[in-house]
Amino acid sequence: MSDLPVFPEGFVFGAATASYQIEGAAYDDGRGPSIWDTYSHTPGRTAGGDTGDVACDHYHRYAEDIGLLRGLGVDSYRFSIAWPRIQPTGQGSANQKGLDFYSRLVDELLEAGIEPAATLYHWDLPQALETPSNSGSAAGGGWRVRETAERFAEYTAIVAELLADRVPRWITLNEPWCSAFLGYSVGRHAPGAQEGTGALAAAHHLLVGHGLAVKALRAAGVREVGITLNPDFNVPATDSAADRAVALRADTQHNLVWTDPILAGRYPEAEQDTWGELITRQDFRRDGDLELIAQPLDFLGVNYYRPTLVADAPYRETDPAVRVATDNRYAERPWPDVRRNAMGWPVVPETFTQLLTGLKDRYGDALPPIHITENGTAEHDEVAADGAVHDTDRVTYLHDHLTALRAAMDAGVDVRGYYVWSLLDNFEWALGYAKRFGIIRVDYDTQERTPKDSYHWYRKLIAAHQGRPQS
Ligand code: GBH
Repeated sequence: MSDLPVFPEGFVFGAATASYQIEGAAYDDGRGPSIWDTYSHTPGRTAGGDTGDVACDHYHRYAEDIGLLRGLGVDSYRFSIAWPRIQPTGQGSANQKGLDFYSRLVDELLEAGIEPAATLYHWDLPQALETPSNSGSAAGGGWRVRETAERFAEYTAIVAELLADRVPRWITLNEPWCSAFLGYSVGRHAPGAQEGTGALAAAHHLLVGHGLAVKALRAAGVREVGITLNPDFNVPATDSAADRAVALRADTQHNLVWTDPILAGRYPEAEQDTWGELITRQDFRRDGDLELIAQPLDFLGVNYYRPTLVADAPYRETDPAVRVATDNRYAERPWPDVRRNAMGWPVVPETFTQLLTGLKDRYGDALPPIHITENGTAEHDEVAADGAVHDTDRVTYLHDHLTALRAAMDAGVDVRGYYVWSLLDNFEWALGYAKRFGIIRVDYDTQERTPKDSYHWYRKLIAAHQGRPQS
C-alpha cells in the first residue's frame, strides 16, 4: 500500500464521532433523556439490548481521546453536541454543566492544535419534544411538528453564543434522512415510528430546522456553516425503463428530498411519483420555507459508505392509508461479485467518485465545497496474540476510498476535507456494540483503547500530507 493518494495543501484530515455513540454518562450532570435513551431501553429495539448508557465513557475520558487524536495528527475533529445535555427538556434555559463539558472539550482540542467541527444534531432529540411530560409545555410530536424546528433554533443559538469564536466549522444536522425515514417510517431508529405522511412532515421540519439553525449560526458570526447528508448512490439493476424510473424514485426519497430544496430551492420533481397519495397533504409546507431552507452554505457535508442496486417492485403495502413513506415500489438487489464488510455492505470504491461527480453534474456552481464528514467501514476485527488489531480490510477500504475521492477532485469536484468514521469503536445504533467502525478498538469491559493498524496507516498518510517524517 505504498501508493498513498496525494491531496492538495490545506486539505483537512479529520476523524468523526457522535455524542450518543461515545459519551455514555447518560444520567450525569443534568442531562435529560433523549429519544435514543428511550428507544435503546425498549426491549427488542437494539441488538443484545445494548444502550448508550456507558458507551465509550468519552464524557469522562475525553482528555485521553484528545490525546489519541493528537497522536493521529488530524487537523480537525468532528463531534456532536447532545441537545439534552444543553436543554434537558429541549427548551428553556441552558444546563450549565452541559455547556461546561463542550467548552472544556473545545478548549482541549484547540490546545492540541486540532480544529473543532461541531454537529448540532446527531439524532439525540430531547425525549420531552417527542412525548411531553405532564409538567412540560412542549407540544410533543418530535420532528412531525414544526415547533421542534423552532426549539432546535433556540438550542442552536445557545450553543453558538458559547462556542462561535472557538469552533470554526458547524454542521446543523447529521443525515436527516435517517432522522425522518429510519425514525418515522422504517422504525429502526428512534422514535421507532412507521408512518407515511408523518415521516414526510418530519423530513420537511428537519429542513426548516436546518434553515432556522443556519440563521442562528450566521447571527452568531460563525466561520463555516454546512449540513451533513448521506446521499445514496442508487444504481438501476437493469437498463430497463422501469428500473431507471425506480432509481429516480430511490434518489428522490434518499437524496433529492434534501439536495433539491437546500441547493436548488425547489421540491423534487418526482415527489408525486415517489410518494403518491402520501404527499397530497402538504399543509406542513409554508410560503417562504424554501427560501429559508436554501440559504447559502459554506460547505456540504457528505457521508458515504456503500452503493445500492435497485429494481422495480410492487408496493409492499397496497393501502395508502397505512403505507409508510419508504415504500416506494423498489427493492434492493445484492451487488454482485464484490467483498462485503461486517455490515454486509458491498465495497465498491469507484462509486464514491461517481456519487461526487454526479452531485457536481446536477447542481453545478450551486454545489458548495464538500467535506466528507464520514467514510469508513465495520470489519470483523480480531485482537492478535500481541494485542494488536491487524485490520487489513479497513486499511484497504480507506486507501481505496481516499483514492476514489482524489479521482473525484481530479474530475473537478471541490472537496476540502475528509473525516474518517470513526475515531473509536462505538454504539452502532440499532446494531449495538457488535459492529465496530473504529480505527481505535475499545474494550467495553475495561474501556481500554487500542489503536488499530488503520490508525497507524492513517497517521502516516496525514504525516506524509503535512510533510512530516512518515515513521
Ligand atoms: C452514519 O449512518 C451515521 O452518521 C453514524 O452515526 C453511523 O455510525 C455510521 O454512519 C455507520 O453506520 O439495522 O436498520 O439499524 C449511516 C446510516 C444508519 C446505516 C443505521 C446503517 C443500520 C441499519 N446508517 N443503519 S439498521
